[in-house]
Amino acid sequence: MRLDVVTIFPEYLDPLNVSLVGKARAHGRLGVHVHDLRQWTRDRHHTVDDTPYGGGPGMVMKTEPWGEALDQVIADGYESGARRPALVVPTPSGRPFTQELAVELSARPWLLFAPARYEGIDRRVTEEYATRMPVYEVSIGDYVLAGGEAAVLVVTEAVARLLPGVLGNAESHRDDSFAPGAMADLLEGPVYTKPPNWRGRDIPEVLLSGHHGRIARWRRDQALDRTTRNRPDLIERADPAAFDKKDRETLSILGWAPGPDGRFGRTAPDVEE
Ligand code: JAH
Repeated sequence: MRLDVVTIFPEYLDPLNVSLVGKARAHGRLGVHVHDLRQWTRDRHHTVDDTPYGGGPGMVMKTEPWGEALDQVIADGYESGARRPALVVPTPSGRPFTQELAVELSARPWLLFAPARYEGIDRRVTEEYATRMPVYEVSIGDYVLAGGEAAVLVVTEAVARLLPGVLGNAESHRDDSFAPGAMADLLEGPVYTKPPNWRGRDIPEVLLSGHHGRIARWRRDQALDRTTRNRPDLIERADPAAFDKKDRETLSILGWAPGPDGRFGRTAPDVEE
């Protein structure tokens, strides 16, 4: 996979040289190219922004530097053999970045990131490139950053760990919260390792029992408990067929019951902590 990032803060992307993403690069699975948008300005002050048409606060990133930067980065990528680019633009107005979207992006051979600053990029830029390639406007959460660079790091890490051979243990993918597979609809419960007692705290006895059935049931109950507390929306929209008889017992104890449509909702007010 080839990754290009065009930014006014190239040093913000230095983490792409280390850790997981760095490992993928070292193994030759990933080529990362970070570019300074100001290279493509023509004025003495390297201007990348201007005042918004229609008025309002803040500044908007100008069409011309982005257009010249993206044209050249795309041409250079094709020149070096890359094919089928997709443009990824982090914005609070984008579609939610989910594990499903990470999987989709991980199947693409070439991602070109355009993180904005200020109030964003002039709309005509994404319109123009959408005529030539898929454009993903993505939001990594409902908050406003100072710019899209941190979101680029988030998206690249989520995508890079899905590339074949990047994660040491291919098995670790499956059971993660939000990874596709068995636990896709529930959060993970707590995990423990040695020592068996730490500062007077034991690990849950069932995990030492060797009863694999009881351990699986306990983990499922912990997952249900965590999900009802932290992500009640996941329970509410879950297909009720996903809950077996024991799940329903546990949900009932946690104060959840099926409504007229079969979907689960809270029956008792939530208790803090
Ligand atoms: C802020 C350009 N979903 C998180 C997110 C992504 C991008 C931005 N903010 C939040 C952002 C300013 C300018 C992008």
